[in-house]
Amino acid sequence: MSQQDGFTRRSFVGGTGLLLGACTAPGALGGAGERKPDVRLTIAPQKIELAPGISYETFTYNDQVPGPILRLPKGRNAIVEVTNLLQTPELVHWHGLEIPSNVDGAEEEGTPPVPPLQTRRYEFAPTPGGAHWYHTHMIADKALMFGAYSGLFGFIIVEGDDPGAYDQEVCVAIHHWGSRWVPGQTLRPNDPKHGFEVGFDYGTMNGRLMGHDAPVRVRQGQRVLFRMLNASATEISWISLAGHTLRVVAMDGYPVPTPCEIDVLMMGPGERADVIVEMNNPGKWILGSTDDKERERGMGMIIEYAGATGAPQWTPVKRTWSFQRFAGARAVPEPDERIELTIGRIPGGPGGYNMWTINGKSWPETDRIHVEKGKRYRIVYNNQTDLGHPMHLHRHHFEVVRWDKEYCPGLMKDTINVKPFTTAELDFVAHNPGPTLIHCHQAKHQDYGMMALMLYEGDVEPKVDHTAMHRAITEAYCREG
Ligand SMILES: [Cu+2]
Repeated sequence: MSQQDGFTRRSFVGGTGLLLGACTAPGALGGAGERKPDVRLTIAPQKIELAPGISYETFTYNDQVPGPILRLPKGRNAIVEVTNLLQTPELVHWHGLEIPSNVDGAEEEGTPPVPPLQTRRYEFAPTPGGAHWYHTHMIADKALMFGAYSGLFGFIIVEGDDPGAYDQEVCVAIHHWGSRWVPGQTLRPNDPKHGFEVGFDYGTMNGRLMGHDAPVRVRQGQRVLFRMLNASATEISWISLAGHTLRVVAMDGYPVPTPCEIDVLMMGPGERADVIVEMNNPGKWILGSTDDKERERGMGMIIEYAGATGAPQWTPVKRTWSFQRFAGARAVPEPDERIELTIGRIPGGPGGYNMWTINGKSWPETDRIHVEKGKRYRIVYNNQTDLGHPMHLHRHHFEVVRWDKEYCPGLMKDTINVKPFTTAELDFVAHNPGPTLIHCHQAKHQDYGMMALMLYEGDVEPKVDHTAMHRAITEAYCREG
């Protein structure tokens, strides 16, 4: 296991105290000066326990998975101090926030990374309100313990817009562990040209296998707000709570125009949903994946009413999904321009890696998208592949005009799963100048080409040495081969 020897916590802790003191950069960005940081995040290797006897070496924020829940008031300047104890640079991306490019957390947008064994400060005013998240924006490339596959994710709740009355709030982040490359034909026997796919050993809610964390304790009559986040690198998740319906009140932090009750929630990587549950059915119940195999591999948590006894119950549920039921009725204005983005795949073949394309090209060769401040644009995704792609737009939100055949006016999001062989039409107003990434939030699609850069008039594209970035990660984390 030489791959793991290098990144146990012990091998770092000894020498870093002094280094950190010497390297702390004063007010690296935004002239933060000496003000005490509102948030301190330390990125470090850590062994986490998914259940007794099942541990993983991963990377964490503040030694925990998920990272700490950050609560910051909307619109008030916050200073975030990030210390990086890894041997590769790191970046914290603020997914869902509409903040400047130089703090958003992507090198391709111009945010300076935190070099190994250094500390850097970032200053920004979080907006909009609601449940968003932070995560690493480093690519993993072939190293499936790194980047989005690691424990580097957590909630940020931007306070100011309340999703309605509730008695208890429970934040739930989904993730998968033990990701590894598996031959494409193992998972897709009818597709002889498909390259490597990613498989995983375990799925978790809040970093613990089902039954190995304290249950969520509730009382009859309570209204519980579950803030759900799919922080998986690769998997679209279907979630239900046995014995209860889920009232979706917000998605990606935005209140939905029509809150409504559903039995099952679909979330692609990067998507969030605020769900209120009326606790009106006493017992012990499973909140978990509707996929039996995934649930057996840990994806679930137990909801326990006061005084309940016996084993936690599960109820099978049919997977159906529609965005339209949450939409409003407004007439969506015509956009000033359309941005047509066709999604494709170049099969890697046995022993190879699939490449993913936007308009026929893979990042960093994808065409730059040029926009003008103040204009309304309609992104038209045309997914010509047989997989779903959770497409994310940084630093902006969009209105879901059409999702396949569904018209969804008024539904605001920043990430949406575009189904296989369908189109999605998403309107956004170009209101936040600065280089902006558009990418698939499925990590292996993003890492293998599905990313593009949007530039406003006057924006200068940041210089990024992509070859050096890939080489550093390969050298650090792919020692076995
Ligand atoms: Cu994708």
